[in-house]
Amino acid sequence: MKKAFITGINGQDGSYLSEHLVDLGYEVFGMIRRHSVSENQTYRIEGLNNKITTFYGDINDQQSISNILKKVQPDEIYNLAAMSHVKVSFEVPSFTLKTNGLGVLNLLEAYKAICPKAKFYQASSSEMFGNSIDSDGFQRLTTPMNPTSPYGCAKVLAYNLVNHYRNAYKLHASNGILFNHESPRRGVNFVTNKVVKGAVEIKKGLRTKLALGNLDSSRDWGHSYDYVRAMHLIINNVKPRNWIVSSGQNRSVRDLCEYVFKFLGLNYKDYITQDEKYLRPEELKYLKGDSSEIRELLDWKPTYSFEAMIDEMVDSWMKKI
Ligand code: F7E
Repeated sequence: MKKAFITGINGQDGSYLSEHLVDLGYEVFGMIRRHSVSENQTYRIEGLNNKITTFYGDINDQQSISNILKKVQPDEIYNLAAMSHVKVSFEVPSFTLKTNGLGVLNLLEAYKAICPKAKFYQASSSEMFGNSIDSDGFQRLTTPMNPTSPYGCAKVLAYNLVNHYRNAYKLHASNGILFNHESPRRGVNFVTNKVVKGAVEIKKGLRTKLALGNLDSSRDWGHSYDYVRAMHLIINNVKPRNWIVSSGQNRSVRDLCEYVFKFLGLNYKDYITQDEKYLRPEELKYLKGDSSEIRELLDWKPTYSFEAMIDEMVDSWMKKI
């Protein structure tokens, strides 16, 4: 039985990845950071209660990571722990750099010392590209990285550390550069779930307006269910390397609003307002990823269209509210 260790196991991706690995017959272990309010921290993995083992730990606490790795001796390590909100990273830049950058260094050091035969996956992000776009309108592995947020800067640091540890110490360490990926389990302060939840509340008469930030930015949105499958394919490729995971299509935040409100029989223009507090000091305007390599070489393809994903999210909020 293969053993997988997942940091950030209680997040959106951690929960889908755990389900996938349990289905594949893995023994799954995960690390959870203690919050002062313990309620709701593990709701995404509650269905897996008896099938996975979790430990308290923190990527900023070298000792905690080392202790867990010694106990588990994993075959695969998935680093999904991060301060994941780009806008919040402007408010806590130092914490973001520490967690998303130096935290990865802590994990790589423990991995090299304790279980160097394991394989390692790093959750890299399209936010690393910033506003660089190739002339054909896509971002790919060769696109220059010009991050536009503390979050993006930290992810570039971690990306380079993973490349460096792979080259210097011959570790099986890979980066998956994932473009935005969503689901009903997405946090409600990310734009897809914020719009879907807000529109459902409006439909049910619980509110009259929804305030957003930049409606013109475009994102390449896929489903987390599909993207965690890519993580598993990436870590199991014979040769460690970097990959792009994306849908290859993009839409603006305005398109997202139009689709969601229309689905509910409403016109978004009657309800959406703009509030400066949701704007970022520097905006990343456009993301569209070229994932042709992972499709061709690892036979990965998404099962969800943008529409099917949003429909699932609307359905989930219609039942919840
Ligand atoms: O914003 C715009 C906002 O916060 C998407 C993370 O998973 O993907 C995610 O980062 C777009 C941006 O995601 C609101 O300005 C407008 O242009 O859903 P988001 P993100 O910043 O793209 C990358 C790949 C990651 O790695 C990250 O971890 O929507 N937008 N109005 C808004 N965004 C939010 N959150 N709230 C608004 O009211």
